[in-house]
Amino acid sequence: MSQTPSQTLSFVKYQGLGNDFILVDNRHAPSPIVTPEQATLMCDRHFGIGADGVIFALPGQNGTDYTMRIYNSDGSEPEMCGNGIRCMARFLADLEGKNAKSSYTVQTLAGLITPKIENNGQITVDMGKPRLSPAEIPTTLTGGGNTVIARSLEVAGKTWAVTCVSMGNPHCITFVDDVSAINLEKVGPLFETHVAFPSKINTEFIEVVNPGYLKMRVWERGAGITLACGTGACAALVAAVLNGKCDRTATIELPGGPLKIEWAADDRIFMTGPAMLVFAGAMTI
Ligand code: ZDP
Repeated sequence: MSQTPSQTLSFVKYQGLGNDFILVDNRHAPSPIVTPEQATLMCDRHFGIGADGVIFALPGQNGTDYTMRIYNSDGSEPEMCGNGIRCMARFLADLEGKNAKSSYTVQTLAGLITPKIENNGQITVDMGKPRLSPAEIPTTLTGGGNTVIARSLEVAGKTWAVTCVSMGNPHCITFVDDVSAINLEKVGPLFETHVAFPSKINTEFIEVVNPGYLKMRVWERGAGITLACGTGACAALVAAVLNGKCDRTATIELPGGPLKIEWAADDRIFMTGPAMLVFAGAMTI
């Protein structure tokens, strides 16, 4: 634990398809009010609250309504979080009560992201444009005209055909015949820490059921197996389109439920799915 004196922190927990986050009202301070070490303790499912990450709603920057920052359950800080931004939109609307807006502009380390709460309760997020160049992912894999599409990668004594996509955070996608047959606990960490990925990587395995329906399992950087990954689902759709395996709009079935993803004509990605309040409480940290 850190040397910070203990404090009582009010928190709320939200989940999107079983990807669960502790949301912290950080609107009064420009940087997160808990440390990465405290976040790791809060995320612990036995010694803490239990979550895949901690998300901070901070004051806006450059004219945006808010800024979002996130710590993974291991205390590392990713650039973006797809399920998390849906939870953050719901959290902001709950905090603002009758002043709530249906759409927010949110600054993230991956740029401007815009979630919109639909009338049916689902949340659609403009996730921005995918980035495909090896330098932006980042990866040392090359070939294929400044993209990494179906390149060979040796992991766990096997050669995998991987496609890499950044949604602000890095993703490595592999198409398989049967996602349930993948030993995620074993291969996930080997992909995550592979030397080809200098910032580590989120790893998705995808089974194409039909061109409008994909099944996905994920090993997240800094969090391990999770029930869903929003940025991962967006990256998976892009990878499937680039490999000629799916339409530009598809449903992605994750262990926690389905997300609808669309790669629009203007190159932006739109993700639609749920986000719900689980409980509120206070913790001494
Ligand atoms: O990039 C990373 O380190 C991820 N673990 C961040 C979290 C991604 C997330 N699961 C999502 O939905 O995009 C929250």
